[in-house]
Amino acid sequence: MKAAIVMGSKSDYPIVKKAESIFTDFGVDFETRIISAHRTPRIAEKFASEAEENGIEVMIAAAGKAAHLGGVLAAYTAMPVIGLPIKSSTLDGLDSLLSMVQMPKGVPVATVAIDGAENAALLAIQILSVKYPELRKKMKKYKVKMEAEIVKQDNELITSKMHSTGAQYL
Ligand code: RP5
Repeated sequence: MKAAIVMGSKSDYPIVKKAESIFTDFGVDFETRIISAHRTPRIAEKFASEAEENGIEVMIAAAGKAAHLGGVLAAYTAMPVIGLPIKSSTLDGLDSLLSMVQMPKGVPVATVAIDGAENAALLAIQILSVKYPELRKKMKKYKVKMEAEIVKQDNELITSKMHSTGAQYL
């Protein structure tokens, strides 16, 4: 199984790294590229057109500002494209979000939250898990672990509140 993460600029990498780390945790092979819809459009077209024959099964497009990368990649491939809007400008990422999410019908880009790199990777894994049952199992484990972590935090909070109030009436 293989995923691709394409980012519009090296400046997107601090966020993109978080998606890489999720793929690594789940044992998903991935490649990360810097390809811009505006600055290297011919490479974007080639990459998306050849992605399937290169073994890629899902791709994440991370971009900021007038973020057309997801839409352009999705125009050249039939595989699912996940849009990761990057908060890279004075508009706090709203520009990126709207540029990605407001796709015309026929060319969907499954857009996650601004800077939501972890969810972009998790969604990619969920898409891959339709074909790879081992990923579905890992996703179930991930959810169980996440639940246990929140319950632990809740219990710690309850305990600390009891101590801070003195708990004299308990
Ligand atoms: C977008 O413009 C990139 O994805 C990046 O988020 C933003 C700014 O790019 P740089 O000017 O930092 O290269 O295309």
